[in-house]
Amino acid sequence: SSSSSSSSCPSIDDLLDIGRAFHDANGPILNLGDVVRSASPRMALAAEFKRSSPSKGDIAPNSKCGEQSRLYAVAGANVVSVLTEGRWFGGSLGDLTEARLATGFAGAIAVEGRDDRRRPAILRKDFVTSIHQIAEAYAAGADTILLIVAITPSDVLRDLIDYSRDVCDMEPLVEVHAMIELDVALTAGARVIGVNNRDLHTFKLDMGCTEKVAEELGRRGLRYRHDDVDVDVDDDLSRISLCALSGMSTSHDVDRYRRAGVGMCLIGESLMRSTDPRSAIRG
Ligand code: IGP
Repeated sequence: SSSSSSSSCPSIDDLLDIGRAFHDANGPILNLGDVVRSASPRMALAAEFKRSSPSKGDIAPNSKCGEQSRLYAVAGANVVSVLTEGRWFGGSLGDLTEARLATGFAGAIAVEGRDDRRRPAILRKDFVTSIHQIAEAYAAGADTILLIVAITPSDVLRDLIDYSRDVCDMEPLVEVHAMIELDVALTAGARVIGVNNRDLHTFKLDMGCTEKVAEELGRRGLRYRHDDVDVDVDDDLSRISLCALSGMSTSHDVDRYRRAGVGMCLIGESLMRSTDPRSAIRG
């Protein structure tokens, strides 16, 4: 590959080289399914960094991603989700790298009130529809990426899941909204499924979405229940980890999904607006 093109728009091979070097230097990639499971019997928490959003406009326009991510990590977040999209969310891939470096073992994160020492997984939250964007995430230090069923043709979705998992060692979070999308996600091989309670076309919230998907996975015998202590985690790898995305602002919302056996909740806006995200997470 020519050096002129690699400076402006690195090739996929360049990105994979950069990614390998990054992860060799900074420690192994965390598997998202393991991250969700290993929080059991507690629910895992994904704390999101975003400066603005299309539905709400400015949320915290001057917020620094490294600082906020470190706060989330010290408070015990299992995942830090970073919006890298620029136009609507005010983010960048540089934010993602900042988040990864600010939350690494090198920074010696001791979660307050617990003895375990571990870093949160870093999620690239964006509209990822190509393997190039997956390689970009890997190069920028991500542990995982979001793939959205609603914006991805189903044959492409399978390729993106395989590429992320097999080439970049990143287990993707696959977002569904409508029930029909659950089928598409499962057929494409998703193992960690996130339910967006918000319809991406109308921005309307329906908090019952997550429970409907949880029930359907239960009916099919596919759901991994975070609170099911009788299940041997190593025997349970065929099960799907389920995450609730969007619209949660109170512990009541989170409790509701806990009862439905959801493994992880992702909270964005209300943590970005909070003057004390640390006690919000710990409470
Ligand atoms: C976060 P909230 O209501 O807690 O801020 O929601 C999350 O749902 C949202 O950021 C999101 C998103 C997405 C953003 C969900 N799916 C896809 C961009 C792309």
